[in-house]
Amino acid sequence: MSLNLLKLFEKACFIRAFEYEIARQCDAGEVPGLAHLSTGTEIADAALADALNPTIDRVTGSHRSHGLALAMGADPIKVAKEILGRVGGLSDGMAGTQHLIAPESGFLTSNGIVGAQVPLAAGAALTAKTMKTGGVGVAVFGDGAANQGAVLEAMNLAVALALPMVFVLYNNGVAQTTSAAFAGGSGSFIQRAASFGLNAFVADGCDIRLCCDALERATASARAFKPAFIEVGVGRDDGHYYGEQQTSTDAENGGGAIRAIRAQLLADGVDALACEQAKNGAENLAHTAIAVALAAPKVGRVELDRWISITGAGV
Ligand SMILES: Cc1ncc(C[n+]2csc(CCOP(=O)(O)OP(=O)(O)O)c2C)c(N)n1
Ligand SMILES: [Mg+2]
Repeated sequence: MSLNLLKLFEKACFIRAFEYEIARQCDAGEVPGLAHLSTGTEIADAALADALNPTIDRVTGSHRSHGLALAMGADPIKVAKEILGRVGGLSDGMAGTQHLIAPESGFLTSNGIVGAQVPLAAGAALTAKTMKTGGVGVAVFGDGAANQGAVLEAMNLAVALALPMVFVLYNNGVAQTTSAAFAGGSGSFIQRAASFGLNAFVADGCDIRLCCDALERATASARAFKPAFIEVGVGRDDGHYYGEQQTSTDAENGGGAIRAIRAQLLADGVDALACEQAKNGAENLAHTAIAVALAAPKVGRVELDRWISITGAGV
């Protein structure tokens, strides 16, 4: 497997810059509701997207999925418009930060109900198998979601039906304020997955090479109808949602994933200037996307009524 580490670094920087610009817009009162930032999962998001083929693979994500949608290639202006409640967003600005939908980029949906995205990915995997597309269904979920009944049922179903599916656990060690160690009865997610019959892998979300390698092996297993599970250790750099007083995660780890990939690039002989240029370019793109989105009109009664007439909702 040949990796373009500089491109992955650029993508990770783009996600981080996008999220911090969203944070700025939260402060300015431009984001309706809470924003759960992807700061800490940038490397995992970029590595996962690298292992997938957006034309045939389908990913679902959690309430914390801005980074994953962007990594898969969702239009950043449309993502920003959706988060900012602007006309022209992925769902015309009416679904918001926790319900991003970009199937044309392989990003089936994110979901605000903890764990609910996982059986949806099993459905995508069943479709891929039935239609013989060669694709995989991938569910990304947190350590809190890992204890939800629907997630455990999906694991069993994936093995029973030999689905081309990958369960990707982003373990940041905490669900809102409940530690993974407290909530996980067995103590080991890997052992639990293996006992379901899943092909189980582990990866460090700060080590881009190991992360890409493990994700590649997990998706290859799923493509061969041996459903897989991978636990990726990630950070939660800015609290459960932006603006929350951060009490339950290691703030010293902030930006650790980005620092680690930069150090890897320098060790590979890429010069610091090239890294700086990649980072600056990514930041400019992120800032421009959000500025364009901000200029769009806010969703109002007219758009809502139009959707009600199309969907029949509220009738
Ligand atoms: C079914 C359900 N229960 C509770 C919540 C409230 N809630 C939102 S996010 C969250 C924590 C999820 O933790 P985890 O799965 O570890 O994801 P993380 O936030 O750490 O990325 C909770 C309890 C919810 N949205 N849905
Ligand atoms: Mg968590």
